[in-house]
This record gives sequence, structure tokens and C-alpha cells, in this order.
Amino acid sequence: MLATIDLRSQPLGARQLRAVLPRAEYDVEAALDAVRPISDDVHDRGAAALYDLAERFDGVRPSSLRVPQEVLEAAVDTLDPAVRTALEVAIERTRAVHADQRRTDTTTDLGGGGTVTERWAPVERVGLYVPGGRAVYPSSVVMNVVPAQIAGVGSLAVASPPQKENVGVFAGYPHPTILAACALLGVDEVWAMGGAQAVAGFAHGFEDEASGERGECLPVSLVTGPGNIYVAAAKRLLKGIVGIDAEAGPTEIAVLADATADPEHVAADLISQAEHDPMAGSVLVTDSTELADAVAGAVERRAAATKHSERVGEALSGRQSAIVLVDDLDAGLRVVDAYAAEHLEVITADAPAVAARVRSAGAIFVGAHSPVSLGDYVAGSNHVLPTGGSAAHSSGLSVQSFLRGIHVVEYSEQALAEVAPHVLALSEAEDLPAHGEAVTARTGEALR
Ligand code: HSO
Ligand code: ZN
Repeated sequence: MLATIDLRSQPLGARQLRAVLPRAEYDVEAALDAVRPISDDVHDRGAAALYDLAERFDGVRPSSLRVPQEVLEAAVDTLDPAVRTALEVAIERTRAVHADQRRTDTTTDLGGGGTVTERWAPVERVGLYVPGGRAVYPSSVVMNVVPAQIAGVGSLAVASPPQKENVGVFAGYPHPTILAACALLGVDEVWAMGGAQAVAGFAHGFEDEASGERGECLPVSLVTGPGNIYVAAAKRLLKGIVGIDAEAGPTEIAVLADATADPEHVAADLISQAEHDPMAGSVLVTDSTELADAVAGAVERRAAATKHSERVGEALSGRQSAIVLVDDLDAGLRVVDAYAAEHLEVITADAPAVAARVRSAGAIFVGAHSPVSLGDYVAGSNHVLPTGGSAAHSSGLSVQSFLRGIHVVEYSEQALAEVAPHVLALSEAEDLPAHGEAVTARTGEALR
């Protein structure tokens, strides 16, 4: 099922590695054509468009776009107690980790009364998108809402697609587990809208009469959250009008393992992320042919037996998944750095030392007892991570994603006078004399 890429005795550089390593083809550009008219429709017709699009794409017309408070409360009341406890543990541990990410303002004293402060200010209003198609991810509500709340975002709205299977009070609204997660987190602004239209709704804002006095959705400054290719395309299209976290692609796991790894663990972990999507990528990088063979066997057996065996099989046999054989762990590290996986597991002898040498990954899971699915739910880390190799330049969602650093510049007369000749020299070098004149207007002609 898993193809083998044998890189032994081939000292490839980062550029060549990129060409041979497996990766999903994910053409967001192609989805833009489908998304543009949707976005325009939401811009032009607001709530009326959102109702029509819900009917068209989600197969149900909500009775109001805003989820009523009593429906959010009913979702908590009817939540399975074990799921409720698990969500509470997830919230608590995710809060603990993210609370430590909070930045403090820094002031640099440049002497003579000149200071520059970096002041961290939360984004004022954020729209969090939570998918509800193939899978329903209340855990993603936690991963988006917790860092936003800890950053101090004042206004937080969640959108998730209306579910046509919902019955009773939940009819026409997002999945009850999503609603319950929102309520447990204290989020009371939840909208029944999905896909590209949800991103457009957040970007442009709208007014929904059927939702009464709670029916105004103000435009947001930032949209975050995972989603399918249309959500990614909408983010690309509307970037500029709104900020975005990232264009999430299909999920990926890479495992860097040596002969000490348990092949059953490795196989289970490769399958765990393949379960998300037929486009998901699962990659084992190893210097042990014994481990490679054992993992291949265990993957066959486990993939056949698992609930979502069809999409797991598709993901594992796709071009985006493989077993990569390398000469040694040094070569393995070069491979995983070039790949820049969303999730990287290091299951080797002295895994912490090996993991410390990794330079590119969205998140690193160290040792035999830190599977990715732990991080998906309750490790405390965030599971919204850079996909498609973007871990080479980007980070996962964190408190920082919801903050802006504002430079506050304050110079005294003396401090300005001290650097004035340098402003003048540079303004002359750039042929922008009015820049210099803004300084001499204060310090006097004497400096000329
Ligand atoms: N592995 C996914 C997140 C997730 N897993 C949600 C289960 N639920 C992307 O990091
Ligand atoms: Zn997952």
C-alpha cells in the first residue's frame, strides 16, 4: 500500500529532496473560480445569500443564521458526559499551555530619552471557522478559541455549517457537539454558515433579520480555522479584506524512526492521520529496512481493519504517502527538514536529542509515548498547524496569531537632536528631502 522511496547512497540536497519527497497536489487556485461568485453573492446580498447557499451546499435552510442561546445550552445539556469531561480536560490543558505563550510588552531605552516599545494588542474581532463536513471537530473549536481568548480578543464569533441530519431544537444548526464546545468555552456568538460563504460572511459582515436583535454579524479583522479547499480558496480571495491564519491543506504526518521503534505504534500513527482525508499524507522516514518491512505489514493489516479503511487506503496509497529509506539518522533529519511536516514524530533511541536537531516541522512529537493524536486532543499544544511544507516559514496557531505588535516610538528633544544628522543623511541618500525637513523643522537649520 505504501510506496517505498529508497534514498540510500544518494546524498541529495534540499532542492532535490523537495522534488522526490511525496506531497499531495492541492490546487487552491483552481477552487478560486468556484469561490468568487459565492463571495460576491454574500457581499451583495448578505444574509439572503447565506440562506440560499446553506440550502445549496449544506442541504438545509436554517431558521436563523445566529444560533439561539437556548440551543447552545441544550447542546451542553445533551452532551455525552464522557465527551464533556474530555472537552473540559482539553480546554484546561490547552489553556495552561497557551497562557504561558502570552507576550509582555518590551521597552528599549536608546539613551537620551529615546524609547521604542513593542506593545502587544489583541486583534479586536475574530471569526473562527469550524468545519462540519466529513468529520465534526469539536477539538478544533478548543484549538481556535483558547488562544484567541488568552490573547484577549474582545469579540469572537464561530461559524460552522448547518447539518441537515440535525433534529429537534438543533434542526438547521451546526453539529450539537460543536455547539456544546462553543458553550463550554463561553462563546455565545455562533453562526450557521459553512464553507467559502462563512469566510465571506465574516469578511463582509451582514444583518440577519430572522435572528432578531442578535442578528448583526460585524465584519471581523481576522479569520482562523481549518477547512476544505473552498475554505482555503476563500481565505486566499479575501486576504487583504481580512487577515487569515493560514490556508490549511490536507493533514500530514511524518515519522522519523529507527530500529528501536515499535512498528505497531508507527503503523497506528500513520493510519491515524490518514483517517482524516483521502489526500492526507503519511510518511515514514527510517534507516532500518527491518522496521520499514514491519511497518508496511502492520499498516496493511491495521488499515484493512479500521473503520474508515476506504479513505485510509486511498491516503496511504496516494502519491503523498511513502516509506522513505535513508542511510542513517543524519540523512533522515535532512529529509524531514526538507519535507517540513505538519506533524513530525521522532521515535528513535535518544529521541529528545534527535528531536532537538529538527529545524522544520509544525509540531514535533518526541519519543514512544507522544503520538500525534494526543496532540490532536489533549496534549495542551495546538492542532492547527502549517501544512504542505509551510512549516518551513510558518507556525501553528498560538496566542501570537491573535496579537499585533505595535511599535510605540517616543523621543525627547535631545534624543531627536542626537540622531537628526543621520535622518538627514539617509533622507538625502534616498532623495526624500521632505523627510529630513520634518526633522530640521524641529531641531533647527543649524544641522544643515
Ligand atoms: N490532525 C488534525 C486535527 C484533528 N485531529 C482534529 C482530530 N481532530 C490536524 O492537525
Ligand atoms: Zn487528527
